Amino acid sequence: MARGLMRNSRPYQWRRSSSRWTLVLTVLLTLSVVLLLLLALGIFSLPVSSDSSEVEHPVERHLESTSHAPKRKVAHSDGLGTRGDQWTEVLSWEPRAFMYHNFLSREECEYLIELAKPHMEKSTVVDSETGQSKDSRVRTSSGTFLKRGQDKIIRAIEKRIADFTFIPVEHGEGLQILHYEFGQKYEPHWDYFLDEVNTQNGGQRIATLLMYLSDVEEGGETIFPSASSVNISAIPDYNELSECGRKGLGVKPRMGDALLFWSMKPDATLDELSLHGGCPVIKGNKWSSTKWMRVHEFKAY
Ligand SMILES: O=C(O)CCC(=O)C(=O)O
Repeated sequence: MARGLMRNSRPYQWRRSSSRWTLVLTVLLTLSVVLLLLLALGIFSLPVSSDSSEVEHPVERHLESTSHAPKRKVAHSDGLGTRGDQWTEVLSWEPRAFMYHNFLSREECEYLIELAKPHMEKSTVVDSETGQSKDSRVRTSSGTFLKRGQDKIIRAIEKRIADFTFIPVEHGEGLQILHYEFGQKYEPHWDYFLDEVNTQNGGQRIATLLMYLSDVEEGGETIFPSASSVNISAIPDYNELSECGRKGLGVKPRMGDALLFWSMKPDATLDELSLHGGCPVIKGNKWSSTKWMRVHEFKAY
């Protein structure tokens, strides 16, 4: 009898422990299904990174607001200060010109100005026959070049430029900082070269990013005199433009904004419509920074 009891108690214990396991597995399975359902419905999301410096990329934010591009997060290159809301505005397709609002923070603008101030010299232009720099009444501003990758903040700005333009950092010349005082200007010109000397390193200039480091009370607009089919009602701030700024597509400088325009068309020919200039400053001061980008890698010495 005792033997019989012994014989029956084992299957009973086994059955009890196996039903406990079944219960645990069922609970786990149910929790997994609920979790998957919450993830699928977007009610719950798993953290992708613990790095709090990861923020939505402004270009992608713009794309997301205008299309159904999938939401993706990319690493944010750190700069200085806090930038306002960023958005991109199409200014013209002929030439291709776009305004990126709040590309730089106020702190970054001030940083660039302070860095450049002790080194400002009278600006020059390139002689299209010899390729040499020369003094000219066409360009009356003062300026200086910073070294590419000069410090952490410059590197962050240059990385941001590469992200926005899709042109690698290595294709960019060093940033140029420009200062225009009352009456100073840059007559309309092209940024591409017509000589063979200046294209030896990096090839032709493909695009320019002009960053405004200050507001200008009056005048100082960047002007595209040959822009085709300019619709004045579509020009932002048209009523605030000077007489010079109204002679084509005029862009009013605003601290932190960046104007991108292309000197070459998508078929790799030079775009004559990219003719542009800086109108005379009538009131206040104009500080800006230019990044010229090449077709190939530009060796920075
Ligand atoms: O200052 C401007 O608005 C124009 C500057 C410019 O044309 C240049 O840097 O190539």
